Amino acid sequence: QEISLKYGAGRLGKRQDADMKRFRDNRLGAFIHWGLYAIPGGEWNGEMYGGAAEWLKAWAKVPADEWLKLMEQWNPTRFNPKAWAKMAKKMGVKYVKITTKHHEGFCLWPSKYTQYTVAQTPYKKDILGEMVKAYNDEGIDVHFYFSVLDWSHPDYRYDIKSEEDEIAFARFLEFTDNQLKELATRYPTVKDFWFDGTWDASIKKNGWWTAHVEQMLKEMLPGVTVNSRLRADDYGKRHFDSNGHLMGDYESAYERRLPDPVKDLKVTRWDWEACMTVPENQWGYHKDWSLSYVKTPLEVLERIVHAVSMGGNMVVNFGPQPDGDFRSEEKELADAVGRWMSVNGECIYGCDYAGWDKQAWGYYTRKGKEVYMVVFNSPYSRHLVVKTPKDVKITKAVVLNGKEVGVKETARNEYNVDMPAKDPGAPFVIKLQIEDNTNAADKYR
Ligand code: H79
Repeated sequence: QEISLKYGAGRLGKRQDADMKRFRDNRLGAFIHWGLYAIPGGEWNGEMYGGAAEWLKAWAKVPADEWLKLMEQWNPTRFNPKAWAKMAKKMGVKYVKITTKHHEGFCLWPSKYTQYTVAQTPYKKDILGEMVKAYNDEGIDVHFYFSVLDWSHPDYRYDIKSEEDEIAFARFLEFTDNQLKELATRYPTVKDFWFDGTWDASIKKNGWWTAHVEQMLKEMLPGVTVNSRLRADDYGKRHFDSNGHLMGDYESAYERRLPDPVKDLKVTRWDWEACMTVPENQWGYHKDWSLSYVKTPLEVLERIVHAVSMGGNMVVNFGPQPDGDFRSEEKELADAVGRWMSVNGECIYGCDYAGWDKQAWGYYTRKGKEVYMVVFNSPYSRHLVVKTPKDVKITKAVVLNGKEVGVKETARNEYNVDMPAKDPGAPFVIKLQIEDNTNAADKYR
């Protein structure tokens, strides 16, 4: 028996409209974390902080007014939006999620509702507008990251403990509504809003407001998608409502981690999107990447495939420098991912969970009748074991952009698929042709 909720899930199951399908089929995105925090890059008053660069204000206990003085130094002279869009295109990302405003409160667009915007910096121009145009011109969708938590605003409250808090926070929510309406009006091509900074008690006590924001954006921008992190229900339950139903259009809690590919198959029941950093936990630009492990391009690729194999999207983060250029490590990563995607993108875009038992050599993805084997670990036996579901037969196996490889049936619903004659020395993809008689009986019902 379910309890009745005014602000719970607006829908059961996945959205099946064209806009949601586009969100899902895009599969690979890039995150851009760019704000004032790029200027100190993890260093304050001569001290280097190992924590996330975009949280430096908190680590170094910098008062808001002092932090916001960084605006005087916001002048990215090497910023070239066309080059950014070309880099994203070459990498093979189909969408880019941009931090319009992170926790610090600095807005990349000239908001009418605060003085802490790009318009009040030496740069002056609408830098968000320049990005939106450049990405859209390359055919790349733009999604907006928006932090509800705002360290620059005097009316923000972490909790509501008095009437004064209630009045101030009501003003804050109205301010936030105004900023969101402003974004939706100024940049009508935006496809998605990804909310962050929604974990405080003040917001959990105002679940009605999160439902209102979702509805408001959907009325202003038909087809727009909204992440689950925005949402809290009548009882302050987040992401999933008190009846266990996903709120918003897709689950967004997999940050710097992924579901277990064997144990967590429940995620295949809803749409979801994961995001990841390249160092252990740096979203904004940090000067010193030697302070934590930095993932190799191969490790990034494996996470992309892992997400898609479970019916999710993956967003790889970039933290541009204060001068508007990308660090060399990020340029090299984008190139490496792009080289792989240009050969193997067929197993990512438009692909979904295949429903086959995972094997140690890697991951399956699927697009209709095509099943892709994405091989990350080559076995010494040079045979890739495949176990098919009941009534599914493999008829042919071909390396993507390569030659056919042998397939031998070894037992009922078990096959050995041969490795390519020459070891590719990198993750490779085998496309399987299958004969699926699972629903054969249905035809004669
Ligand atoms: O934008 C990136 C991060 O800055 C942001 N989300 C990604 C996309 C983010 N960082 N941390 N978090 C989100 C999670 C917040 C964790 C918290 Fe806490 C734990 C907030 C409250 C409890 C630790 C303690 C940090 C603040 C107080």
